[in-house]
Amino acid sequence: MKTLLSGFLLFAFFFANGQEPCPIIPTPTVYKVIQGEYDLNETLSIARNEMPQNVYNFLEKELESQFEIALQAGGEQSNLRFLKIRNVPEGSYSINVGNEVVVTYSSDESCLHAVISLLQMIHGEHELWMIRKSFVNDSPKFGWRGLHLDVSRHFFSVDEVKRFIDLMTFYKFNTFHWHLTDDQGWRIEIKKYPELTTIGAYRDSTVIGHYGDSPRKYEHQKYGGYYSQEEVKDVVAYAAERYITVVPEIEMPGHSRAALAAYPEYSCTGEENPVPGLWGIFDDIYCSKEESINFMKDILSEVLTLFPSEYIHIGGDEAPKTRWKTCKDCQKVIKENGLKDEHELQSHFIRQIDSYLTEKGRKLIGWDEILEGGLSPNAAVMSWRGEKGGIEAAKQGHNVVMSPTTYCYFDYYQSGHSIEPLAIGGYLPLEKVYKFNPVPSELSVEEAGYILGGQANLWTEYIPDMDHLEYMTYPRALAISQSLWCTQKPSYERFLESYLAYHETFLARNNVNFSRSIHLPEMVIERTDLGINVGFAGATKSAEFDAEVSSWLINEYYSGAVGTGDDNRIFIGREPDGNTVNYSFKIGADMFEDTFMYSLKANADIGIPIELLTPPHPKYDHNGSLNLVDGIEGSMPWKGSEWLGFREPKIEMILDLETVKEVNGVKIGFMDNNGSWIYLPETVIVEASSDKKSWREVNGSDVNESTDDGDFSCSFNVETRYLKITIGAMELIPEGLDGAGNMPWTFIDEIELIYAEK
Ligand code: TNX
Repeated sequence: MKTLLSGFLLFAFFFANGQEPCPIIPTPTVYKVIQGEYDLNETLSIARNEMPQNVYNFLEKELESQFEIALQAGGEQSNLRFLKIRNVPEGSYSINVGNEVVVTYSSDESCLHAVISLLQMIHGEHELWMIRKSFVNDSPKFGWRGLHLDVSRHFFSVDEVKRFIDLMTFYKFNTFHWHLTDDQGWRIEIKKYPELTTIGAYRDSTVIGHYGDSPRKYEHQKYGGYYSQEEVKDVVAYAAERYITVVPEIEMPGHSRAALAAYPEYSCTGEENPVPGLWGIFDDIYCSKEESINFMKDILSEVLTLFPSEYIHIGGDEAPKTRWKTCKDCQKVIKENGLKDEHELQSHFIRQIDSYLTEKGRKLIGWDEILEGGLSPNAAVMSWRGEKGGIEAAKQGHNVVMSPTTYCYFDYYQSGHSIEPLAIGGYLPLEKVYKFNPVPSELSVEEAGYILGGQANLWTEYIPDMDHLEYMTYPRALAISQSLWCTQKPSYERFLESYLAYHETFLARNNVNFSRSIHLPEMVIERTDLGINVGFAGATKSAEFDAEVSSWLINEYYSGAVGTGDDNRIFIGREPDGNTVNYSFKIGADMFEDTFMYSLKANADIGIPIELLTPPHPKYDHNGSLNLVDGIEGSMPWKGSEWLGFREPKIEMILDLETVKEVNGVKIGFMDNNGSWIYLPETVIVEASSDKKSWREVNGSDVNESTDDGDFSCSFNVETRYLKITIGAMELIPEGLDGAGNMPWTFIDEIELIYAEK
């Protein structure tokens, strides 16, 4: 038995096109290099001219702390010269690095943007810092470049919030969406209602592990905190110095258990309930009676004095109508106002808040549920459940901020590796974030004008502290900054070059606990004619692999280069019917001390063509239909990439066996994870055909009768080329179960055909 290890360079594409990577992220509109470097000395003379004091302070502090370079006031012959110019597009700046550095800018804000770019252009090492001679011209594409932070589920101190804002500044975000209230804690002092914080800011326990775990476990410890109004003002001013607008979110009518723990009289039942230590959606929400609306207006009147932002976020998401349906006050409002149902009642609620905010000269923004039952006249929509809500709102002529879960939920996993810390679920690797485009293709040019921009959200159910928050945010925030800033976004590969060449160093220098997940070797599987190709990708500079192949026939070791290029891929062919071969690979990556094990099982259907007549949900569509026959079984805990997720009552697909064969059954893996609204299907029908036209059913079973741990299997005996599988899910999750009233998810992996042993 031989074991061979070999090292090699993965980064074949690094600098492959001959162009140097651009050091600035988000990538500027123009970046042109000229021959040579501009050397920076320990002191740099600067002609400030009209440069704003706060921007100067920022530059001075960063030069000192990152590079130990001091600024010295100089005349017009200075090394570094700032010039404010008129008659150029709003928001633009340019940097000319030749024998001196000349920065021109059009506004105070763009002066800061120029400074940030300049700082990113510095490379080299201590006392040998330099800037590539070059020309930069730049301006942002979207006006809303946001990051959101939920401080309710877990609390972050003022200093931590400022640090979050500092890091946002480096990537030219301009909107900080501060999610200040939710079920699990009220975080902002409201003078008229002191108990919002004395009671509402604290919970007695917090669920440990995943929400979907059964049984659930709790840590019984008081947890909480809040910001005084003085602290809020301090944060708002701190952000303003960096041209970042803070948009507060005060959730209504749902996600309001913390407030109702303090003031139960504003609920429908008046019942006293504690601040919950569990995540999810709760039935108790604000009542729609006048007293509750006035309570909200009182709160907002104080909020408005603290936040000068044009937009005020009022939540509006995930508000079950259970209580409203049986509440006499709510029913009275419905009747008196001639409303059709509880959805219109929610609209009525939001409309009153909308006119209140409009009166005060502000604008309302809410999650896309505010569309249900009719959008209030001045409201803007933040589209999170995909792009649909945003598209609808833009078509109705309302402003929109795009934040679909598919690309923007940074509480999802960034790799499928076991080293990832527990997350809510989902799979959002860097490359997928990079695909985000705030403007859906369905919109006309005019409608696209309503898209203000986009943002990534950091919901913190599973993010308990700052280190973890940075891990989830970086580097994904860099990827989204590209989608929000760049007029013409470069390819992902070009972005990755810039990131690897400059920004990991930058993040490390600033002690950011950024995720190294893109350096983890990742198994890349592609379909081929007679099986699959397996390669290992990952932005790792060098790696080794060692593959063990074992079956009843062979038992030997392979070794080779890691990579996804033609030479570095391993072909795994289909086995004879009834036969299975296990492959395992051991991969080392230089960023990690560990080696990582990967395995897959090859059989007669590995990589066979499958036509998905029902497309998977874009959130859970990793590798498309190949995912179902790639030899890797979906596992738990679930990190999103091994399973295909559907949210349709009927899921249909056709398997092509490529020749007519005798098949004796089929096995399908389903996930059963009700806490995440993932349910086993109700029916599975298998049909056979030799021409894909006429089908005959070969089973007809109720799935619950033949599943074992979520796996469904059935036996039959057919000679066939095609098999059609039709999976029937529940239409809606019934009362009493997790996610009641919503459409369930169906998660599938893997599909295996059963053959008689020959
Ligand atoms: C949905 S996004 C929520 C939040 C959760 C988040 C977790 C939205 C408007 N509501 O309450 O924290 O999912 O991903």
